[in-house]
Parts: sequence; C-alpha cells; structure tokens
Amino acid sequence: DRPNEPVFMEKGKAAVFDVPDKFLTDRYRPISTEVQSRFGEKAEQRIPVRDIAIPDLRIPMSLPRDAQFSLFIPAHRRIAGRLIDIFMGVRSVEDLQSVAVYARDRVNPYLFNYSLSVALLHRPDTKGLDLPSFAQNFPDKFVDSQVFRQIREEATVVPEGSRMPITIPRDYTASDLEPEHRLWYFREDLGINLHHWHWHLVYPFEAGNRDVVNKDRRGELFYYMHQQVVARYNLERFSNNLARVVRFNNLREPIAEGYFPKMDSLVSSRAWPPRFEDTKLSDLNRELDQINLDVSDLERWRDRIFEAISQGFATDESGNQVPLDDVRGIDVLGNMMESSILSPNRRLYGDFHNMGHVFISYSHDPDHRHLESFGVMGDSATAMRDPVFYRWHAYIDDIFQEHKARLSPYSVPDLSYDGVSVTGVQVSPEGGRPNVLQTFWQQSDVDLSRGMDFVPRGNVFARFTHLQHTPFTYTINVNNDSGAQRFGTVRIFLGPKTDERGQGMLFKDQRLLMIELDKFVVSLNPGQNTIRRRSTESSVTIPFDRTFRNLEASRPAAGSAEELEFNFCGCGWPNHMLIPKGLPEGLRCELFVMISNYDQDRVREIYTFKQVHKQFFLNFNTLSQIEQQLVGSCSDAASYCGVRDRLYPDRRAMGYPFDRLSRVGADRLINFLTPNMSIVDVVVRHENRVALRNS
Ligand code: CUO
Repeated sequence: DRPNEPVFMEKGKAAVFDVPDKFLTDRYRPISTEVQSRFGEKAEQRIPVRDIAIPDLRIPMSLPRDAQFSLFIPAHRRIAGRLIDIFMGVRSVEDLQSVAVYARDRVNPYLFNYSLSVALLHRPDTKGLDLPSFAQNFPDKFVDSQVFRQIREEATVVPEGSRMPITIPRDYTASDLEPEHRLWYFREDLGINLHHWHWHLVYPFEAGNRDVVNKDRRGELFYYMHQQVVARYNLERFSNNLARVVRFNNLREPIAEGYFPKMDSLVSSRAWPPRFEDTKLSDLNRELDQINLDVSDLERWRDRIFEAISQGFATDESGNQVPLDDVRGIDVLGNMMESSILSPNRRLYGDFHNMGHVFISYSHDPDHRHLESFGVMGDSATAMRDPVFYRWHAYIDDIFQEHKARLSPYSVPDLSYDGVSVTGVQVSPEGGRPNVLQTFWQQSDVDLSRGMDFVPRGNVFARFTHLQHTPFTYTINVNNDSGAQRFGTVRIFLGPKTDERGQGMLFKDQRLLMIELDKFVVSLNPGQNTIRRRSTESSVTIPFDRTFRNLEASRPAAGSAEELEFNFCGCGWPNHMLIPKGLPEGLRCELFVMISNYDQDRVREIYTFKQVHKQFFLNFNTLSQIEQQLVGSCSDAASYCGVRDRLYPDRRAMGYPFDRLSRVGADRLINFLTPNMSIVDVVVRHENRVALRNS
C-alpha cells in the first residue's frame, strides 16, 4: 500500500523514526505526535518488527527514490538482483518482514515492490502469500493521469461510502486520425498489461540465485507466450480492418508509429515520455544508466543469432557446441535471444531482445541531454501499450520461426492418434446461435486507493471500459474405436479463415495466426464420447475476478484453500480477452480441435526420495504411476504461464501442432488434418454496446 508514504514505526508509547539518514521520515520527527494520530492510532493492524542486523543496502540505494526503474536496463537488473538476494537470504518470515520494513523507506518504490514480489513468489515460506494487484499499488502505470486529480478530489471531499467511480475515458491516447488507435482496447487493456508484468515477474531473466531463473522450459515459454501475443494482436488487427503487423526488422529505419502515453509516474512525478512519428533508433550513450551501446551492437548480436540458427548450434563460452535441435533448441534460443542468464553465451549473442526494448524506449533522448527517462517500452508493465511493441516482437518471433522452419515437419504418425477420431465440433454461446461468437463492451470498477499516496483512506474506484464476450461452450464428439479406455489432450485453436484481401490462407501463414483457446486432458470411453467444455475454464486465461481484484467481499476467506489458489496466480491472459473483438458484420474464423495421445503428452516429474515417500502416503500409488500433481499449484493459466514449481504440463513443443511448417501436400489447414482433428467455421460478431458489470 501507498508506495511513497513512510512506514510508521513506534517503540513503546512514543513514536520514533529511528532512522539516522536523511529520508522521508526525518521530516516528520518533530511532529511525530500528529503523525502518530494519522498513521498510528488509526492503524487497524500493528505489526511487530524484530531487531535485525542492518542489511547492506548500498547497491539498492544507488537508484534514487524518485527514479524510474526498468528491468531492461542492465544496471537496474543488477541492483534488483542484489535486493532480491537480500530478501531471499534472510532466514525466517519475521526477519524478512523486518528487512523489508527497513528497506521500504530507503529504496526506490518500484524497485522495492519488484524485488519483494520476486522474493515472496520464490521463498518456500511465503509462496502462499497474497500479492496485491500491481495495478492497485501503481495505478499510474495503467491509467490516464488526468484521472488522479479526480480521484484525489473525490477521496478528499466525499466521505467513503458516497464516493462515485471515476470513469476512465475510452479514447484518451489518440484520435481516429491515427489508424493504430483502433487497437487501444487491446494495447491499453488493464488485464493484458497485468498479465505481461506478471509473466516477467514469474520468469525473471536475471537473479543472483540461479534457481529463481532456471525454470522448466522458460526460454521456450518466452518464445511461445510472446508468439501468441503477436498472433492475438494480428487477429485483433483483422477485427479492425488492419493488415498484419509489420515486423521492425530494419533497425535503421524510422519507426512510423508514434505513441503518446498520457500517463505520469507518481513515483518520479514526471510524464512518461512520448515517441514522435518517424523516430529513428540512435546509438545510446547514457552515463546515468551505464549504457554505452551502438545500433550496430544490436545488429551484430542479431547476425550471430542468425548464424547459430543456420549452423544448427550455438557456441558456449568455452567454445563448445550447444545444439539447436528439435527438442531443446527453441529453449536455448529463447534464453539466448531474450536474453536470460541461461543464455549459452551472453558475450557472443548479447542481449538482443532486452536491449531492443531499451533502444526503442530511449529513442527520444539517446544521450540523456534532455534528462528524460525511458518511454513505455522500457517497462514490462507498460510496454504493451505502444504499437511498436508488436512490431518488435513480430521481428523477434520471425527469428524464432527461422529456427522452427529448419525442423522437419510433423509426419502423419507425429500428429495422429490411432483409433481416435473427432466427428463433430460446435461452439455455442449462452443464448446465441451455434458457431457465432459475440463480443461487446463492458465497464468494470477497480479500487485504486492502495496506490494513492497522501490521500484520505477508503476505496476510490476507477471505471474501465474493456472488451467482453458472451461465455460459450465447446461440444466435441469423439469416436474411440480402440476398444479400451484412452486418454487424450484436447487442443483448441482459433485462426482467421481469410487473409487481408479475403483470400483463403495457406497453412504456412495461417499457423502463425492460430491462437490457443484451451488445452485439457480427457478420458475417452470405448465408442462415442461427447466432450463439453466452457470458455471460462480455458487453460490460457485467469478468471475475470482475478484480473479485477476490487471486490474485497468476493475474495476467498483468509487461509482457505481457495485463497491459495487465488493468490499466486496473477499470471494468465485475462478471460475477457480470450477471443478477438471480431467485426460488426462478423470476422470469419476457423476453430481447430485436436485430440493427441496423452501417453506422448504427459509429463512425469522426477521426484526425490522424500517426495516419493510423501506421495505414497498421499495417493497409495506405485512409483510407475506417479505423474505430476497439479492440484493447488495454480495451474489454471498453464498454457502461457506454466505451473508454479512444476514442469510445463505438456511434453510436446509449445504451440504444437502449429509450431512447424506442414508436411508436403498439406499446404492448407484442411489437408493438414488427420482423423483426430477437426475444424469448424466460426464467426466472431461485435456489437457496439456498453454493458455495465454489476459489481
Ligand atoms: Cu515481454 Cu519484450 O518481453 O516484452
């Protein structure tokens, strides 16, 4: 709560700010009694803090309190890595609390929040703890800055209980003169930006403790999650009569798209800088950020990555070959290109994607002569607002596809499931016509009071407008002719039926536009089976209420099993953005369903002896039957986020079966199908009406 307000510490009866340094709290020392009445007597909860050995915060404190903080800037990463190590290294939760309180008034609020969040997510003793929504702590990263004046007014003048929600305007960043502005509801969506911030929180690319970074297939997931973002963005462009996004592959070319965020940082009290149209990347020389890099450095890294892809191997720091094969290759490449500390050779392959963010975010002030900070591309909580994000990631994805195109296409046996055939597929929206999906606008309220420093307490709601769809159900008919019970993984994707000119699509283009809607395991009885699955159960998304965590009353009870589920799981595509907006006359799409052989999909965990022992008592299973248990581990948005502390719950390559080119003779989706797959024509229809969510 309240990123900039001081932590109020009291000892005995008198308030003390036993902080010798010159910080916020010094100012209040002479008036400690009054301050006590504001923060102390009215405090609902008092938390005892232990006396601790003072941690060495010299490195974390080297970032000024009012600076912007970016994980893409190497110097900031090192600073954050140090603070994460401090938080990870203390022995007990009580000690962590004391260290956190001590650090809280000394270090930059963004840095503090990020480092503590990473530590809380990764410490075994704090994993079940709730993290408040990042949008509530730092609403300035998500909301039009004009809203804050109104929120202050409302909170200061109107008593709690009678306050009205402040409506965030729908069209505040640009006008219809700018065609890119048609995508505002996607780029500026609260849930999408929260997902992206959360993804990078769960998958940091640097930390002193390697285990924090070294998660199962994290490089591949970096590729896949962002590939899907670009595919989803392209479907959204089709829903607005715009062509596919043009990759930013010529780093010397001016960036045609401008972006004016209209947001102010409440921490730095500065506006997020805009980028004017046709801005070029320039060599960076910013003393303050310890960045001295040329555009040609980026180009060199890129060329070496391409070279590794065409050779089929990377070269590690000792000169050994690291194969970029069809099993681990994409994972190695993901870590190499992002880059993370798992990159085989950061000196050779550099830090291409991250520094691309930095070059773009500093293109307005490359040598710091105007003393400006980075633009929205420099922060994972804001980057997806900018049209150039998608151009940059379309290029990154294009490089990944260069590798994928070199792998041999899936053969018919790689794709089929003997004895299992899909005989029918239908999607039915609630109260609507089959195979016609419906979207519309909805308004929802979010409490922003947590992030409002020096403002009277109590809820203040902001009202967002976002896309929504009528929930729907898939009905899938499956024949199991094998004569025995079988297990299968159902994989559901949606893609456009035609290209920008209304022509039917070739598989090689369409596969890049297939968005995953769901993936789940089913048991198939011999004979006919009917599978029903609701859109709200999607393995891609988190439930609507988890994105909009404003309804305190609807939260699960503290300490309950539901709360544990509710908590960790901020990562996940927002359910209200599951399908694209579509067109008023209907966007023509193809819904693809595949049932693959679960025997080849399932993941077995390698258990330690102790875990096996525990498992025995829990399930009375034999060792050979032990499969990965997912219950209670926050698995409901696993497709793009993985599962906490577990292996990625699907052994196939991410994006299977669309991650590779098609075999000879299957140049169109219809020819690609084996009997365990099916497609159905679906139309996505948008109705331009606004529904108010009854909260
Ligand atoms: Cu998520 Cu470029 O990695 O933003």
